[in-house]
Amino acid sequence: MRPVSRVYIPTVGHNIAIGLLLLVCASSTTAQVTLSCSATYQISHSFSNGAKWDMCWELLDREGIVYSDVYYTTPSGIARRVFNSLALAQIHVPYDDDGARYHDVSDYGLGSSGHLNNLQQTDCPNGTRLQDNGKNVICRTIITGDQSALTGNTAVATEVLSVFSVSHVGAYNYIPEYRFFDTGQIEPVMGATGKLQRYGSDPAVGWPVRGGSSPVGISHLHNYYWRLDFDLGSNANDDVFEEIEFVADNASNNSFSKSVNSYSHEAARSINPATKRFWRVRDATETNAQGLAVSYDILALDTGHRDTGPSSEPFTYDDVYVTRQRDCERFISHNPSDPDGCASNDDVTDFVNGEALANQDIVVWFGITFHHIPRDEDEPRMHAHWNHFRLVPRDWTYASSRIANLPPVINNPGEQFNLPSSDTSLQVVASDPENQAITFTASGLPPGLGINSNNGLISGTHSSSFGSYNVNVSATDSEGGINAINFDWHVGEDTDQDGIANASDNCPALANANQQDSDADGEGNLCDASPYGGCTSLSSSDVPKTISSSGTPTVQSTLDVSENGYV
Ligand SMILES: [Ca+2]
Ligand SMILES: [Ca+2]
Ligand SMILES: [Ca+2]
Ligand SMILES: [Ca+2]
Ligand SMILES: [Cu+2]
Repeated sequence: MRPVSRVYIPTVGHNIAIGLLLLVCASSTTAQVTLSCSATYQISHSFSNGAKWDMCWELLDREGIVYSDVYYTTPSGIARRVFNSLALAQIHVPYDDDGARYHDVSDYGLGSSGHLNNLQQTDCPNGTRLQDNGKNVICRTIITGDQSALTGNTAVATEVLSVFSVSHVGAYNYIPEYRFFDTGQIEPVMGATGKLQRYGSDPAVGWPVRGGSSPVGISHLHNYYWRLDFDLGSNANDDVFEEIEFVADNASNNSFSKSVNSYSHEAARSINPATKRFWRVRDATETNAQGLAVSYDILALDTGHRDTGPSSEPFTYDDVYVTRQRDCERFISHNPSDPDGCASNDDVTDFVNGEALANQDIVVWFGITFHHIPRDEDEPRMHAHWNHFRLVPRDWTYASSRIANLPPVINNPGEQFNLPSSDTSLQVVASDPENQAITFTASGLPPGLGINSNNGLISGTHSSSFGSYNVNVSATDSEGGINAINFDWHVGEDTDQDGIANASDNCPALANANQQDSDADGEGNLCDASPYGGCTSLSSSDVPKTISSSGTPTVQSTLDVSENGYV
């Protein structure tokens, strides 16, 4: 059996470090992730928000599908390693009557040929099946996440890369799934379906069901465990495990203070709802643009059930374990013996043996318990029951990875008219949806005017005696979001403000921007007493007023209603 965790390859980290240095100089450059596996065993997906996940996968007899070399690239193009490997560490199923206590991953194996399903296309609707030696072992698909963001009034759903396999062990089908969100979030998920495994007759340890060979389906626990070999950033050996909780400041319980404990040595920890306890793994040196350590929160979600098993199952006594990485430490229980220092039947409490964690490659083990009480709905084949927990990036990016920055909004002041040599000022008003600072620039201003880049005030004394200028004003926010407006600015005497200076306006007192002059006599139609040359002005006899009462109507005269000299 190959060990689940491969040796960390320093050259990969070295390449990434170079990529990050380049990013400091050109932050829009997208870093390239180089995976250490062949194309057949690579999964890469780019999302519409610009984020990307890259990873390798492999099939192991016991763990089933293991995902390794897992990288998240932020929408702004910063690629960082998250995991060396992500694997199932046990499915432990003790029955309430003590008639069976299964350790499915270590003792039966989710990946062996007798247990791992060959997925049909109907098992993988809208997805792509990935093959190992001709067998369809993974369904890879894109689904819509349950998070959404509001951009203005538009809700934006997250996109999620889902990968799952199906393994049958006894009467059960297990569905280990991982959901990789475009936000960087990861949800390890486990579904269980198939058929009830064990029946009995004592309703105290189960529930009556209609289809079994005996009248009672026996209640049981599904204790699911994952092994998370976090390797954050370019250095696998500088990750720090922290426990964070919120402690009441006084007996009145009306204010709470954050308390952070970094673990210097291996530890076994439990949830504590009263203190809202959670854990995170952070990098010791790498930070986001604000200088905060890049990290992942480990959030327990399904905490309603708890297994406290017999003394032979001490691994059930805690929910989270942090240990030094060792290849032979693969399962939460029933580990095989290994010359590398693991004894037969070791469990995770043997691995938590006081070793220091500073500057070591650390591994986090996480468990969820679901108490399955059979229902009539579980017969003859049960609906899947699902459990999950969540790994959420904290300070991995500087801004939200989902909500795009919105550029400033500028009010367009409209057409402007000024006299030559006049002093003028015009306030351009802009606002930023995120209230970021705005910088103004302008081009095409009439000679003599300038814009204040900080407040958008255009001012100055016109030095041109006459002209029309198309002015462009742009406003840029602190993240580079930019918007622009255009308007015309006229300089010169223009009594009717139609944009044509009096000196060249063929109707200086009447606004006629089109300057129509049908008889070309220098007087615009609008102010010309005889706009069509030889014609005199219209009289009542020019207006059509007789239409015969029978036969074809005859047009007696016509009226140039469009003022262009034609009828
Ligand atoms: Ca690290
Ligand atoms: Ca240890
Ligand atoms: Ca690690
Ligand atoms: Ca005019
Ligand atoms: Cu069950």
